Amino acid sequence: MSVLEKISSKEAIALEEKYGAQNYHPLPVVLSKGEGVHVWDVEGNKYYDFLSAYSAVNQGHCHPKIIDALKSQAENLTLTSRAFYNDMLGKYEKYITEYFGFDKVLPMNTGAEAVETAIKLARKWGYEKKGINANQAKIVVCQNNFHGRTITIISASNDPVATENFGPFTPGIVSIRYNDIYALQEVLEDENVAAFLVEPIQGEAGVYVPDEGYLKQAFDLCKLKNVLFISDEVQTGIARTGRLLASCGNCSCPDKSCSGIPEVKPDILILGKAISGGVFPVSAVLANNDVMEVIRPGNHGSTFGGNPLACAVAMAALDVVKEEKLAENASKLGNLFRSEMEKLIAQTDLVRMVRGKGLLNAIVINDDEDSSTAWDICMALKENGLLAKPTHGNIIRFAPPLVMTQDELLDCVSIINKTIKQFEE
Ligand code: IF1
Repeated sequence: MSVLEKISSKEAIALEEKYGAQNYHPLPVVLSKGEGVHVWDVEGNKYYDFLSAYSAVNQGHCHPKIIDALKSQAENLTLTSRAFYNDMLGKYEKYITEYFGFDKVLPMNTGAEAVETAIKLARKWGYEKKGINANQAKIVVCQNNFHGRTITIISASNDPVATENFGPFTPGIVSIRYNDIYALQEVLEDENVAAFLVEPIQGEAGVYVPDEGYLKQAFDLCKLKNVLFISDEVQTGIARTGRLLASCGNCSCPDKSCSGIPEVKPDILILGKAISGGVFPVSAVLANNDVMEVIRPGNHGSTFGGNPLACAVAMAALDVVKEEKLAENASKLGNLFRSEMEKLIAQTDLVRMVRGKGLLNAIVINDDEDSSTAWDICMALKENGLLAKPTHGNIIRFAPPLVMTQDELLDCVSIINKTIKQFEE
């Protein structure tokens, strides 16, 4: 079979079942084209994408500016490794550090790699700058977090599906309740704590938005105890929550429209996913010199980290965020979406609540966690032309590309309303 040969959805699914590790349970739809807020399956059916590849396609599928950057760089130079310099990395490093207001960047590829990098950086800072005794450094994380799939990262997880039979786990990780400032205060009494790693909004857990002020209080506690504040914005960053970053209102960044929390500027910022508009695996760890200078030649790296193709794609993707005012659009449409969902909640017993920020939202279905209702609703949404998927049990995440127009969003709201009402009948 030639890879260019058209195959049916049924054939595509059969191939994956026969030849692929079954590490996912996808919705039974086989996509073959994406453009803006829409995707098409192999039979030509058109859908609104309400997942955005887990917030990696904030700029919309196959954004022409990003694709052009990919194509033109790909015809010149894709990869040199860091054994040599190239003419793209320095330009990208200047671009992204000024874009987010940090001194330095360590370029990686996936979100998990960036989280691992941040943990290594924090530990090394802990030993060399804070004076923690050798191999005693601790990283504080929050329960129900999601930071990726590597052994060290799942060592911080309390999700049995993500951790069962993958031990032994990495030591030196302490887990506390999310959104519980007293739990953080208590754990920071331990002078071996090097860093606090936190998602500004817990995406996978079900789009849990912490109380107003929690991040600022946590940040202040970390400063008081000489502990690094690490913000994992792999999913919440790049305008997804209605501002450039969910945690950092770093007022030195050029985005003067940013309504962020001016006082919370993470010591280490982790970015991924939409940093490339979903076109290429790109992630980044940003920090100021006092932290990043503990990394010296040979301490860390990766074959593809900071490759010229990634640099070109990421600069184009980040340009789009500003040029098309995606944060402002996400903020406006997010408020509209939640108000429309509140109207739906008033008319049905099937949906308990809606929560989120910007265009990172979720509805909680009024059924048991282990019921198939949320899944069944997503299957019905698919039949009605909208693709979404439950996160945990009875929670459906809704995260469309940030380029969506108000009319398209209202069209999606009517699809959701129609589908929920179909379940009521
Ligand atoms: C899967 C979840 C989302 C992330 C945060 C780091 C990473 C992720 C906050 C790692 C990745 C992805 C991974 C993907 C599903 C998806 C996901 F459901 F797993 F949790 F988005 F919510 N920090 N999230 O959300 O980045 O290595 O994947 O590039 O693994 O199933 P990655």
